[in-house]
Amino acid sequence: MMFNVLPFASADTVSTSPVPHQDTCADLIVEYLARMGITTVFGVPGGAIEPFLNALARSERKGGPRLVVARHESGAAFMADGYYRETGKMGVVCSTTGPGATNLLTGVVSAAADEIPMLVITAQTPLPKFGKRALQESSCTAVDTVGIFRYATQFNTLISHHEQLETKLVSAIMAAHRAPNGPAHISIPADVLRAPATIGPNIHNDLLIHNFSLFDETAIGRLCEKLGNVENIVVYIGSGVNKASQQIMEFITLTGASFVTSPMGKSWVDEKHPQYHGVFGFAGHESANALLQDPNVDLIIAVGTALSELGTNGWKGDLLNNKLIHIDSSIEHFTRSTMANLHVCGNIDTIFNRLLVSVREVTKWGRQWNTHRKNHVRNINGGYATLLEPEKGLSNAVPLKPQRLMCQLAKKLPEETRIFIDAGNSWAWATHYLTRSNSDGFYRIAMGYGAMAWSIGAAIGSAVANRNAPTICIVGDGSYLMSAQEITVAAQQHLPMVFLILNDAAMGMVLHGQRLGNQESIGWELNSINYAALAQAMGIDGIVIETPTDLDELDFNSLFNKTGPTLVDVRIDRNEVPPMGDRVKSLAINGSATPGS
Ligand SMILES: Cc1ncc(C[n+]2csc(CCOP(=O)(O)OP(=O)(O)O)c2C)c(N)n1
Repeated sequence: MMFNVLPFASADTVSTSPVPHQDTCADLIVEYLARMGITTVFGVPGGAIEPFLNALARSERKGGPRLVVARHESGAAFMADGYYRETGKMGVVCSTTGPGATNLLTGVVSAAADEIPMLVITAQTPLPKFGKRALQESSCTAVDTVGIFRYATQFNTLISHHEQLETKLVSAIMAAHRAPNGPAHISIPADVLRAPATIGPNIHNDLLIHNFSLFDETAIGRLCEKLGNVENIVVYIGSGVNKASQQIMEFITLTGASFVTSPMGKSWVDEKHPQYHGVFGFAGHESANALLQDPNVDLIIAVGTALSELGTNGWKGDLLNNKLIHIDSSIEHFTRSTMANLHVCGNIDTIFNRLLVSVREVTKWGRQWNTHRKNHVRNINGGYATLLEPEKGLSNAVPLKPQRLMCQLAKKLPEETRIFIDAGNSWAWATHYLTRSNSDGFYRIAMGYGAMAWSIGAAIGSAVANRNAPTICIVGDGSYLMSAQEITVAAQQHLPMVFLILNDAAMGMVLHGQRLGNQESIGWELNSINYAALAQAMGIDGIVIETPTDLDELDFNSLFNKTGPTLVDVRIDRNEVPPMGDRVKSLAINGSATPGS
């Protein structure tokens, strides 16, 4: 096996000039962030983190990284996650000691599950107070923050002396960018943050954001050989393909391969492409199942996927069998594809660049692969709802059918809209019915951990990073109630974004999960709330949508051109059954009622 070393990101995106002398350790951290081109740190203030916020105040005055204050630390972590999804730069979140740190936890675990690089900075009470039951103490002799973050992070440490700072900071940043990406946590006592920084004249910028991604030359050779011996290829695209989707699409075009995606992977493809057969996995499409079950398929190439439960329909053999070739940058992901006949590890775009060289060469000499997809009914323009369930996707019924809502959104939202989908039935409706052509990764969904209210913070973080991009958060009323206060951040930051609430006065996924699974009906009902009026009380524009005509008249372009957010309260029919039967069946085996749990 031969390994080559590849850079993770180009060093020319960062400055290489010497670091000027910094006053405190907190300033040094901010300087590192500035060098990486990170413009924003998300967080909530508190006594112990104050020295870091002071450094951010100094930085903002100089045009450097600034603080955006969330209303709850989990919202701040979701914002940092959304910031990364928009910019490709590590999200940064900070909190004070004790409750600030524990509030962060769900957002940090969500980032871990979705492999989002994140620097998590928590403060500690000053070192001399450790072990004395100081207010909010979270040192190793109290409710130990480092202990709490142990399983949520890929680097996790207390910085107990100012001379440790630089080494541990660099280690954290590098760990966050290691494949698979994820959060790294440094916990810093207030007196260390305030200590003078003992820094050398240079920051090794190259090390900071370079990752050493290996690729397996021998495995690529074997893959090329296999391609020579097969006729019918299916490509399964996961969320990890990222920008390599362009090379993958060229491969698909040249080989005539059919392709499917995971529910998160659909972000990277044109869902109206003639060779696309829909989503395989949670709330996916029958056409994708049929394709993978076709005995004529010789080879299934799964790319950029952790092969998690929702992306595999509960690890079904239709995908996970010995026709499988698994291509990924993370070796850990191969633990779920042990039955595959080949694993190819490495940087995905490099692997496809290599493959393309050989595929282009053989096609030049007349090699063609079969296009067995002709035998399959595929889903086409207009979205699956209009094709498969015209009565729902086009229904004029009141209350609005969620299927109609998703089909309308697919048509009405500008192509470049950043779409954030929350946990709950929104997942199912959007996966199945929100059919888009855009393949730039603008469809964003967090299915790793499935934390309710993720989309609210994540959409805000994305809009903070790029206020000119149209941004919408699509969230159920139950999830909205968990973090509704974060909308005031969007107002304070004058973000022209839309929060669209699927208002059914219910936690719909719980309601339908219980019904489909023959469980007791319990705990799903919510109050009937006018969310538009709630927004108005916060000084934010609110619109109620009750009928298909109201929906037709909604002008998203004008909402995205305002100087602040808009809340759109859509009253939907809670009795519509979301397309999540398979998930309920798999839960029945484990005896749980709520599919998102
Ligand atoms: C933090 C958290 N708590 C609980 C759950 C379990 N859960 C998944 S979906 C859901 C209900 C969501 O309701 P709502 O936001 O109203 O969306 P709907 O299903 O009605 O579209 C619950 C409780 C979860 N995923 N995350």
